[in-house]
Amino acid sequence: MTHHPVQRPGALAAVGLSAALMLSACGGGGEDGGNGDAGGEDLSITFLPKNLGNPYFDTSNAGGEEAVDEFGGTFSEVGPQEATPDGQVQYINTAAQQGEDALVVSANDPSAICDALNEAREVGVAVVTFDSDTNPECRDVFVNQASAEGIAQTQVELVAEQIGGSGQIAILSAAANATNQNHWIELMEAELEANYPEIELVDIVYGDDDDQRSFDQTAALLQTHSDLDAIVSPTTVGIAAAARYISDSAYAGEVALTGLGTPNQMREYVEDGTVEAFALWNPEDLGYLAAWAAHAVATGQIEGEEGDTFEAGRLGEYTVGAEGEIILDDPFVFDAENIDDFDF
Ligand code: RAM
Repeated sequence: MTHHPVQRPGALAAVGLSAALMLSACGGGGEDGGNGDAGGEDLSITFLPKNLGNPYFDTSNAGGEEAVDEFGGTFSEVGPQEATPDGQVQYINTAAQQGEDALVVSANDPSAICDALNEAREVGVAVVTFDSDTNPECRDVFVNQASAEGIAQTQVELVAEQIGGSGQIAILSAAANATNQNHWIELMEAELEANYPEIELVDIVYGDDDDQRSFDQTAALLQTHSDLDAIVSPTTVGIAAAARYISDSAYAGEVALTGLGTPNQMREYVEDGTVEAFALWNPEDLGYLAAWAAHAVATGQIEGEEGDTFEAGRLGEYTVGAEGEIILDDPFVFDAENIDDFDF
């Protein structure tokens, strides 16, 4: 039996419930709600995802807004259409010029947005990366969805199970410079090499977290590698586009597909048998935690040193780890048995 790092289904099952609570909290809360002890009523917090139009970031931003409502600050969300670092720089500059208290960023590149972020920090903007980090010297803290090792291992276990432990696989990733995907891929390669000698990674392609490009890259992969047994897509945009392509092709049922997806985007492909199982975390909680981390940095409660602790609303207390990393939880595996329990 393969070990699944599947944890805390209860925490994820509470998603629908917490969304309902969020609505009632917004209705009854009021601007001056705050959380009493920690301050932060006047904080302006801007969320800058990799790009707009991705349901994953819609959900994480909703979690961010929920937290900002709780401490009574002002929430805004901006972002480029395409997942590029250049597209993000202008929004970072604007946030600095406008004197935002904190910027919460999912980075399209580990270094290309660093100068802009550091200029923003020099004028007093707290910088929190979430989801996809920069180099550590360009931000105060990084809110990671789960350990990179756990995310990599979960995907390798899933694909190995789905192809019976041997065969050819390929990776359909997001943007070529995305910090998070590149880190996971590096760890997946190491895990394959160490423990799965019968699995050969034959190609890595990039769909740039663009639906059409990811769809086209899936078609090209399948055409180029006629013996391919599986595609692993560690991006919610990529896996959904690949599933759409495969489900409507002769590869359905022949080529396995797994990776990281949102239950709402993947449901029909689990139901029609294109996808057996895939993983993710709770994006709403990720955004919620990132906003509370921004609150903690901007109010001076933490400086991002290892061992610093702060309160993150309904998620409780978190501790900053090495290199300013804060880890939300463990990845969670979705399949036909549990997918209908989730709505995000
Ligand atoms: C996409 C983005 C995001 C990643 C998820 C899994 O939505 O690339 O950064 O964390 O997939």
